Amino acid sequence: MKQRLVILGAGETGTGTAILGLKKGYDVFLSDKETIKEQYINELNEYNVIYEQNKHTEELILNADLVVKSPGIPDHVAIITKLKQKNIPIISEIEFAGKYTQAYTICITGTDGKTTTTSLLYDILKRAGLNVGLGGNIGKSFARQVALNIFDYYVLEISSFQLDGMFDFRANIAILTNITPDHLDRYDYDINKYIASKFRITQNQTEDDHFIYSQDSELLINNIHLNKGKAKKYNFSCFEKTLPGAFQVEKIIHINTQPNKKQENMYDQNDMSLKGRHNAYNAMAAGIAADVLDISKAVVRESFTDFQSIEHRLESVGKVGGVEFINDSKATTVNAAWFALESQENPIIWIAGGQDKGNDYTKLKSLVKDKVRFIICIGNDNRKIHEAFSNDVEMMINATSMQEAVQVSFQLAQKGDTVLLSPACASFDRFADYQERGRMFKKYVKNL
Ligand code: UMA
Repeated sequence: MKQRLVILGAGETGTGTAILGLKKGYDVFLSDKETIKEQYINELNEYNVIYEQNKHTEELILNADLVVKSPGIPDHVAIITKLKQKNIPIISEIEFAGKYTQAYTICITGTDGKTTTTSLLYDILKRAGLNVGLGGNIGKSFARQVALNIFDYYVLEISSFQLDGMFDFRANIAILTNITPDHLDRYDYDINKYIASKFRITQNQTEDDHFIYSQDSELLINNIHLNKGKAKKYNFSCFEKTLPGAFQVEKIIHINTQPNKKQENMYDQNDMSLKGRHNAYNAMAAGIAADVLDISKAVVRESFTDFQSIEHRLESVGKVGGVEFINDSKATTVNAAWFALESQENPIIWIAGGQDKGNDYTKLKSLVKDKVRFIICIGNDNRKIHEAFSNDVEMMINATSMQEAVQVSFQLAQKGDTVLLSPACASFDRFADYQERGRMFKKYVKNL
């Protein structure tokens, strides 16, 4: 008899899993508590997936042999509790798809930098001519690609929500970019639970695998004992000369994964399209992985020079009347906003705020004092930002919409200032996601 696969959530994850589940011969049922987006409804119909929306019907779910839960669904919701009581296995889509591919997997997690590192490494591998897919927490789901493509390599961005449902999956190369507090609302406000989730990236790694991590991330290094895998280790740093791995001294990145055998490879960050210290970290992480895969220095250099920064990550929207506008909507954490503020040279009008994830703003205070003239808040509840910075800036204003935020910033700005959208918060209180938030910012800047 066919195994019953129940999929919870019908977004990119659920739809991709349904397509793969059908291909692999499961009796598939998909359930979403809300209305399913039209693009996914169309696909589910095309593949004849049986589904329901606007409810989770217990009789149709609690008879599952296996459940794949979308990462956006928290563990505490009623249907998950009931599934757990019945000991029905609940896994993530990455775990599920991993069972059906022999491809070499390069998995990138960490609080910040994972999307840029993932995209940069994908760019390097493509330029090297490898047959490679890009997915996970960005773009198309892993399951969809395993169902519909045949790749030899995957570069996968993996979120902590996805890691939580991963048990047997093995990353051939695991990259842990850094750890700072994030998503604490999903981890009982316990940072140790979030850290433990991140280290799951190394579980099941063998001697043939590779683990690449930041030497400069305090929370990561203080918990390095949580790496229980047997992989070869490489680290990267902007402060210490650490090998095997990579380090940066005076803008020169040195990469060497086999210090005894090979000449080290050097890259000047002045020649690279990705600027700033945060990007040095991203380049070092991606560069180590490329070195491990024996990709030539020439290809890595070409990618480092030509790679275009991803949308919504310190993306220049252009200048209006001598005022520069930068879209960093992807900065949903305090740490990401720190890097954005730190990398600016001109006085800043900072557009920040949104849905708080248990943020602690202390770390930003001195940067804000030095660099920020005005703060324009765009959250529904901006109290924490006001409390943190009211003594550090000339003025703080609550904007009721992105349009207002952009217009007010422009009115307050002087020639030579930078208006920086880098919210340090999630977007969900006012926008569908960070992409919509960034698109609206760009739209209203273009209308000025
Ligand atoms: N839902 C239920 N029952 C519930 C609660 C929700 O059915 O009790 C439904 C919702 O109605 C919705 C679906 O579940 O239709 C939500 O699932 P989802 O948010 O996991 O949606 P996906 O489209 O599958 O998106 C997920 C990731 N989302 C999250 O982790 C919140 C996407 O990352 C990812 O790109 C996609 O899978 C493909 O892998 C987004 C994200 O914000 C970009 N990620 C976080 C981050 O980067 O900080 C982790």
